[in-house]
Amino acid sequence: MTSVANSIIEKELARNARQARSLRPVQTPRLAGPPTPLEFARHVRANLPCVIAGVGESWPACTKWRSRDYLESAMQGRKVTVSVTPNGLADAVVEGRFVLPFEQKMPFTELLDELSWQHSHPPPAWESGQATGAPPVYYVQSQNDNLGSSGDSEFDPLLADVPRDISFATAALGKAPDAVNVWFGSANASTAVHKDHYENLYLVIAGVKTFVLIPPTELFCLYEKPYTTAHYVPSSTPIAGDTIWSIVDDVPSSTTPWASVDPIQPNVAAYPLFRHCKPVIVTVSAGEMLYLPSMWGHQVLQQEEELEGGFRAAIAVNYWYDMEYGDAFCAVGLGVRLGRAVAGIEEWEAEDSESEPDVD
Ligand SMILES: O=C(O)CCC(=O)C(=O)O
Repeated sequence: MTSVANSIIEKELARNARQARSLRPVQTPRLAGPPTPLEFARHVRANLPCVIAGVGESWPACTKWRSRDYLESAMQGRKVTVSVTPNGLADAVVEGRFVLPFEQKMPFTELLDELSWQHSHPPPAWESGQATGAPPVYYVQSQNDNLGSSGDSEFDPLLADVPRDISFATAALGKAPDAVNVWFGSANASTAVHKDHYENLYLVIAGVKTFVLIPPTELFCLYEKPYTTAHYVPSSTPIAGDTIWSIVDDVPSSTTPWASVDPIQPNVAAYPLFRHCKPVIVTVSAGEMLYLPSMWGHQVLQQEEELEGGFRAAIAVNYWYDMEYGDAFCAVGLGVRLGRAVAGIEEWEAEDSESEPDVD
């Protein structure tokens, strides 16, 4: 494309983003209590995030999970799958590759100890091939319906403490959630910016989560492109402070489309389109629920809190409802592809349905 065409497209994308911003309230709305299905449907229709108070008031999880005695007696020596990384960055672009965590099954009580310990030990600076000299970062972040009702989830003993769905969302959307996920983490772990094709209802049970939101009309600023998929691999298990961590490419090789820009520390010289991006920061405290609409980019930071029985954790549960695919989905895709054209990123063949859902 000529540079004239590029600058016209960039100007129009920036104008579209500004217009969308002007149509949204300056502050993310905070609702004093659960909305009716109709009120919630209006938020979904407008693709507008909001924070909702009071949803978890009657959930046993919101009181019981704040006690170590309760959690340990409910989980009765069970092991759970935990994402382990040397640096707290799972599913993120590190050293030019998209790096997935090492997955370890560990006793649930040990997880609680590790999360508590991490409080006074921030993640060390790390490069692949190096020992960190410190224990790694643990995060339960599997997003595979790990609190689902299939009956074979590792967290089954906690199922009765949360509802199977969010009633106003199920009524408004006319469907049950595709997945219910539980998250146990600490401030050392964060989630890199990405978007999902789900309406997300995310309830914080302990600690505080900070969502850095990128509106769909600003996703073109993130320079999404395919990265070689890799994994963190520790030199030994059990993992200790002198474990050497490497990043190893997956075999057979594959790529994962992912954002190139870190919205918190953007390298605007390298990624100049990011100057059109105005992330929306939303803080969600224990007891609050975020409605995170589909297709909004989000990066998530967390702060754990001291809980009963001497442990620290940030705990959350989220409900993923499949989005409706239609004109809005196509318009967002068009913006992202035009941004890639301006940035000189070539289009790629999708390797799986997640990377670029074509709904012809
Ligand atoms: O809590 C987190 O770390 C990430 C949450 C997230 O990405 C999601 O719910 O889609």
